[in-house]
Amino acid sequence: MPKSDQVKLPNLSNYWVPFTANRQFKAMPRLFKAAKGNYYTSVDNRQILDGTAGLWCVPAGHGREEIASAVADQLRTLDYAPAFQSSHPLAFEAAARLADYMPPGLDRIFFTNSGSESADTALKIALAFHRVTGNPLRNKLIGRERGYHGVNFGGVSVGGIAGNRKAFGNGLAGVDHIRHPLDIANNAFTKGVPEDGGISLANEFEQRITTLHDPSTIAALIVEPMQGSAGVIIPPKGYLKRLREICDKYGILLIFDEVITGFGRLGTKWGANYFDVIPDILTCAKGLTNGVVPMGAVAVKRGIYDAFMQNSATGAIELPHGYTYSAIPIACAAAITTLDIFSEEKLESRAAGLSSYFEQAAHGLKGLPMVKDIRNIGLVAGIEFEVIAGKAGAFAFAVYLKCYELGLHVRFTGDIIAISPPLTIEQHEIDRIYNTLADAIKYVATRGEAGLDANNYLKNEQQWALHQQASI
Ligand code: PXG
Repeated sequence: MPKSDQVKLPNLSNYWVPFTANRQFKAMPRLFKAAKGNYYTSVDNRQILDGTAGLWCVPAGHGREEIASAVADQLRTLDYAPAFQSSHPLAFEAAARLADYMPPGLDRIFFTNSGSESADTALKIALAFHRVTGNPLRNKLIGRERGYHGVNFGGVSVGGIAGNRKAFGNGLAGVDHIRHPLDIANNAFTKGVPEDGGISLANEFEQRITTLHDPSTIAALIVEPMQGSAGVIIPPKGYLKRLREICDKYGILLIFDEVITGFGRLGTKWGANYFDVIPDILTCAKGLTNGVVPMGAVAVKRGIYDAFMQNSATGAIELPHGYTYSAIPIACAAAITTLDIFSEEKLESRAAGLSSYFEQAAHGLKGLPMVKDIRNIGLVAGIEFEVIAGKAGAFAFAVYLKCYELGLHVRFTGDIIAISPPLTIEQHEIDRIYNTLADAIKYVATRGEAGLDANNYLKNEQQWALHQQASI
């Protein structure tokens, strides 16, 4: 193990690390300096298995040469072209390629730079669509409890995670939420999609909008086919289909936020394919460029695009919305190359082929101390722990830290650990993920209070941080 003065850390003071407990992180920084395939290299040269595909965004594995050279070539050829009132050929090619990859009918593409921007763009398109088609009073948006649609005001407003909302005022007006579909009491340790409860839960949507709002005032319902960030919540059978029927019945647009479920994560191209439900609008990001250049996209049904074209005044900007970096050339190059990789390596089928092995391995954790539920679909698993009174989240955080010590990167959210490896993962690496997790869970659980104290982990990292602080 390197001595504390052999690992040189950057000055940690200036960077405000997103969605992170900064004081705690800077006292035990976890820094990666390289990545290849399914592994990171940490600053002290340890190989850390990537159990999360970055932040769900590296489906094709790290360090893909094809993407690196496509981006580098593009950067040298056309670094930037104005995104408004002019463009460049690759933007159109990227849109055509992505349209081909989309579920049927979703073939008009708006580019953004992130999942958050995609969510807000989709909500704006939904509102503007009703306005342009003569229904300006259809202007309410419905999200779900525990939904995550990024961090911009629209996404936070329709999102359903209290911690992400409470600090930021009132958000958008005219927003309501329906229940999330997690039902641990009835469905704990279900393998794959839960059988029961889907239809009655979806019917609550109809109940809520008819009782509280009048459906003719609702512009759109936005849902993640599988709720990722809030802890891997898999909808029961029939649930999404029923939501689709209710939306159709009342003329409400259905938006699928596929930022996590897109690009093979469930073993199909999209969650829409997995659940056989086609939304009106679909948002994506992350895997679109294999995580290497920020890019998101919103795909809409052709009829939505056409409505804007047909109903706007001649010469008018049909949708006054867009970003300086919409379809920036390097992002288009990265997206096209990523789509090439998907089609050559059939990563969705690869994920589907591995999913039952992955499921067995995940459910092998059943019976370990504190494990309250295990949920899985495609190459995603969520392991939920019992909550320790007064210490919500402490157990999962300690498990995460222990896994990191043992050379595995996992995600934690509240009392849930999420696993979502690159789709290039091998069976022996799946074994390693779950063996390491089992070791970490047992380690933390058998140490009582000390096991929950973050200061008892990553002693090397703590040493480097102390050393670094003393030297600046
Ligand atoms: N929608 C969904 C469904 C997401 O999962 C976003 C929008 C926002 O994307 P951007 O690119 O703006 O971050 C997301 C992002 C996690 C985790 O570990 C999940 C996300 C981001 C970071 C971590 O659960 N999801």
